[in-house]
Amino acid sequence: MFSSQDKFEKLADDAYRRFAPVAASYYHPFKRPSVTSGGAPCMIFLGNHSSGKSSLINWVLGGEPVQDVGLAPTDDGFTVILYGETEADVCGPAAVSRLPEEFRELDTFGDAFLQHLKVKVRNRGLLKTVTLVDSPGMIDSADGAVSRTYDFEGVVKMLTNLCDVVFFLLDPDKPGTTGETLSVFAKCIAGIEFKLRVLLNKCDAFSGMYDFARTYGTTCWNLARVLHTKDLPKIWTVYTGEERTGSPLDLTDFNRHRREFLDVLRDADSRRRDNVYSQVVADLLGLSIRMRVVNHAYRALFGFRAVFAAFCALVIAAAGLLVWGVMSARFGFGNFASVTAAAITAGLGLYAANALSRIAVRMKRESLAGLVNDIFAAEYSRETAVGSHDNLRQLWGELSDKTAEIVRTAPLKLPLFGEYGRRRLDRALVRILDAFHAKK
Ligand SMILES: Nc1nc2c(ncn2[C@@H]2O[C@H](COP(=O)(O)OP(=O)(O)OP(=O)(O)O)[C@@H](O)[C@H]2O)c(=O)[nH]1
Ligand SMILES: [Mg+2]
Repeated sequence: MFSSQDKFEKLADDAYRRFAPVAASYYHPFKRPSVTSGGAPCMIFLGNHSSGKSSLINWVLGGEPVQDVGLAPTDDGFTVILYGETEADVCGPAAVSRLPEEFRELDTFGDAFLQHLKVKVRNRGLLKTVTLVDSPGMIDSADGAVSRTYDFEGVVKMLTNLCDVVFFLLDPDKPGTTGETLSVFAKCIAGIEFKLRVLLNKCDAFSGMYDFARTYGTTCWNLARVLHTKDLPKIWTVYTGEERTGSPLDLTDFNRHRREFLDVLRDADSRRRDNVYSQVVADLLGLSIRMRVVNHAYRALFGFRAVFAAFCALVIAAAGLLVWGVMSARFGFGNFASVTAAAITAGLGLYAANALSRIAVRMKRESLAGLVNDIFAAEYSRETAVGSHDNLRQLWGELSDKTAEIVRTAPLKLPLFGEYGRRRLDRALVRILDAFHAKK
């Protein structure tokens, strides 16, 4: 049967396709360019090398280990582990074709990245409800100039956008101190903190309470420097494998955190629903806000150009008439000579008006770019008058700089067509949100 969740995802996917050209013309790249209707939720494991990402994945999947584990850096690429009755491993460019459609954009990272992509199809119960992504551990190379052969941060950014939960693993030896980890935290995790789950792994390895307290403190210290949230995220203290007894530390609370971690994995469906919802809102409502502000600025600009053109036409006509009148009446030139002189005057006037108009429009665009916040406030005065509408303001906060840049420099387009497109987009968004709330 066609569930409301499927309907919501199908409508969202249709809207992504329909409005992609409009989004491109307003320089608003979608964070999630498509939604695979009815697709499986997806969770990614990031973290330091040897923090236990692959071991944790093997543990939650059960049975034969799917991923290699080891003390030295083991994984040098990304592995997507998904459900299929016939088990298979696919590497390189062919791997992308095995992924759900929303992952196809990974193609854009080129061959160097695709050589580091692997898809493992496994017949395991858990994978029916969630797809897991293992990642290469983050390392500081001895030579700081040596980097990966592909855009690692770009790939992580795209995957964290697509995945519904991002597990970030830290281990007691290196609690978030490698440069690459800090850089990924700062650049890629910003804006998606809501799906971040920080796991302090290998908690069975602490030699005592002091050891644990010191590591926990260092972890918080490092996280605070890179996460731009008011509150520290919850840190789950976990370990891999069977429940241990006889450890120098009482593991009761760690066992509780492990159960909560497993609950997050089992509750993957609702994580996906919330994630797709927030991305659809950010993408489509964000586009609508940008269109409304840009169209408003363009309307003002076209009005200004019309008034300027009318003024110039009047001045040119008056100058032409004056030259014709003076030449024929005052100096007694013949009609042909007077008309020619008037035409030359008008031509020169047109040339000057054109040059002046370019300067005036540039200055007007500059001043409108400085007013985008006022335009937003005017356009959304009704919405923001009722309730706090933090969501609108937060979205605008992310969009305002780029929007000002578009008003200042982008090629002009007719605001009339833009407004027509925005109304279609708003109607599509209402239908999508109705389908989402019908599910609840
Ligand atoms: N004591 C303890 N050791 C663990 C735990 N989880 C993993 N390990 C060990 O940590 C080492 C690294 O584990 P991996 O799973 O390969 O770590 P990884 O994060 O996948 O490493 P890379 O793929 O290199 O980034 C292995 O020797 C594991 O046996 C744990 O919960 N407790
Ligand atoms: Mg690994």
